[in-house]
Amino acid sequence: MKRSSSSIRARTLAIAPLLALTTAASFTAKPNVVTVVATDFAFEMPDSIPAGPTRFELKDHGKWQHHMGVYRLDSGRTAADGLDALIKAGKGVRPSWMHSIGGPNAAMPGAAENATLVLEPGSYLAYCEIPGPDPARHYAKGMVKGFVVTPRAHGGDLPKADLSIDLVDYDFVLAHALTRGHHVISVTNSSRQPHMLAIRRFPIDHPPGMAGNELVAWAADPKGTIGPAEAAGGVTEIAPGSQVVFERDFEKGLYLLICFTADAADGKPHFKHGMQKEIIVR
Ligand SMILES: [Cu+2]
Repeated sequence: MKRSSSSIRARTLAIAPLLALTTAASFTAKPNVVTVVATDFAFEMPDSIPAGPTRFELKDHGKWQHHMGVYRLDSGRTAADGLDALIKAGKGVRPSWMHSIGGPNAAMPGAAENATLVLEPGSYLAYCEIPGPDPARHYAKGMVKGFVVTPRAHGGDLPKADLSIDLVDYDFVLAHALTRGHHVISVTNSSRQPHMLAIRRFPIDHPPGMAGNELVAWAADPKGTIGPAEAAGGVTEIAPGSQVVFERDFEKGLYLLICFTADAADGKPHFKHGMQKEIIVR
């Protein structure tokens, strides 16, 4: 990951003087933007995306919360193989040929969330594993999409973050407190197994210590409801060593940070190992 992002940067630097001569005004270090429209229950997005720094902009046009998990598949594996494996594994550990690269975590209906990361060439599978309302996961209803990342790299850099969050076994380590307002947040997986950062916003006067249990109970049996809290983005599952940046506005509230990934050793979801955290934003 590091090697190829630096080679992308080297290439960008090499062509920068030429671009400066001809298109000085239009040259920026912004990543390629890919708009993904989530509906009930499908993704509308390009079949092919150039490699390099990419911002996925997930717009929820459905009636339910949606997110966008992304796997890079080893060569020879198809999107259909990926869907098969997801259905077989259920909540358990996925095969080692599926590499979690992250994407925007859950958006509310009518809202949008984002994630910026460096895409390597290869075959990919986007999926939504939010449950319900019945409670089958959305990928089982067709909310999966295969796409290809082509070798011609797009330039640009990951956005500069004002807050970093480390995913470790089994905690979310914030460099400093999350405050009200707009933030660009860099999420890095510093552990030896995949993790995610799912964020939900509860009212600020919500009884402390309850949010995790309420969200987990809902996920097991949504009873046709959209959930006990507002979806507030984050990053879907990422592999060890990966970095993904997302940005959003944080209003006041009680925020739950939680990881649903199945543990590499015992298969239990990480929130059962304590990977859940409440944060108050005033
Ligand atoms: Cu985890």
